[in-house]
Amino acid sequence: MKHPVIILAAALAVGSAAVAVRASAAGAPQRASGAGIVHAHADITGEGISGTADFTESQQATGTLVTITVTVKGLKPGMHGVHLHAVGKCTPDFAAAGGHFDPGPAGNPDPDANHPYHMGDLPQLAVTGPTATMRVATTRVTLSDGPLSLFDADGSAIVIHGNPDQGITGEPKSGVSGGPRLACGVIEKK
Ligand SMILES: [Cu+2]
Repeated sequence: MKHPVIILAAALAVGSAAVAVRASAAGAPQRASGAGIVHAHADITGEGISGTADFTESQQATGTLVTITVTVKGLKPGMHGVHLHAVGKCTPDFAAAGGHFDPGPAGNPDPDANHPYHMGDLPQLAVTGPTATMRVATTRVTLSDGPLSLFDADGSAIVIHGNPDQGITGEPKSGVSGGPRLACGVIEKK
């Protein structure tokens, strides 16, 4: 089954996470330990694009679920690939965010050649007006410490792409996962 069934694109309550204090200091984000972290935030920016991503971790029975709310302004209408990328950097350009988050002994962060099997792959963002929002949940990553933590040694970022995510595997640089990177945000603890 190729469909990423463990990602639940469902409406889930995130509570008041989005209004808590946001760490947007210009310095390097805190990294290397996600011990006890249950909330995270990213300020998403690109040319003419701004937005936020808020992350909340919760326990679901024996599993760990991360709910992600993404709100972005300034994107052209259509579908846009959205992923969690392997490195918590968006400068000097969005290539600094590396490939798609895919830790593990068999991880392969190549955005297209190992798509849509990365741990950081998410449902895409549907843009129909000036502001687009989506709320998704994934068991493929955690905020707290562990083998799937977004707060690994080099952090993680969220990237919005210019094209639809075709949800298929392609040749490296073929762009099947969404092509050009339009906006990026470093994921920070909060
Ligand atoms: Cu991506």
